[in-house]
Amino acid sequence: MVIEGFLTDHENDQLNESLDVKYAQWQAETRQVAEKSDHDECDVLAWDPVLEGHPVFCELAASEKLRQATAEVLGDGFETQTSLIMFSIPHGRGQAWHQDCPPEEVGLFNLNRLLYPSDTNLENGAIVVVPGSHKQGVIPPGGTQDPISGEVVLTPRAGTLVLLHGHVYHRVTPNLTDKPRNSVNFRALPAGVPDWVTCVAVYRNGRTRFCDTPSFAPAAYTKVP
Ligand SMILES: O=C(O)CCC(=O)C(=O)O
Repeated sequence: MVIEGFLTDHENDQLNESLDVKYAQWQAETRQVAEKSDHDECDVLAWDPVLEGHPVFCELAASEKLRQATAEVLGDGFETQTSLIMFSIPHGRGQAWHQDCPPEEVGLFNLNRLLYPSDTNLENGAIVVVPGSHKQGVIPPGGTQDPISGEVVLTPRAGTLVLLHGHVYHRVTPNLTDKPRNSVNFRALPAGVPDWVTCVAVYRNGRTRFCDTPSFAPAAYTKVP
């Protein structure tokens, strides 16, 4: 589901300013993306500002408009995770095809609540999804950015909210520009779904356990099995 104009210009500005500050800090530290294996070609730097108590992100995560939009999809009683900001680095490979969590248990899924504070496009990274694929089981093996039949290319404009089921096959195309491209994800969980559900992401040729990776903030998860 795509909701354009969800964020005000002021909210976009506040988020972009905070994201610029963070990225400049990383550049000063010459922060590099983590080594990747063949199956999860993702050139991203991740940040969890809600876990750090960053007021701009905490306020938005707790906003009534986000709660309402979420309740329309998940019903009342949903839970939230902290936050996941993905910076696709300049001239990086974006994010390989993946599902956010294993699809074998159909009821165990997260809902991505993806906010885009600045325009995305085919140059800095489109988000590509396969509608209906959350009912098609495990993503088939294949190339990390090769097209999948039925895929739809989205280029959300600044201020857009995209609600995306975590079992839907999705990827972010390479960032061909000199600037980072980002999304702000406040993941939610249907009532009763445990918070470790997103510990394992499913790629076309393998799985990655994020909860074993300190940079992906395992502190945010309380019940890793
Ligand atoms: O940055 C995006 O557009 C999508 C992010 C994504 O794939 C994810 O959070 O799983």
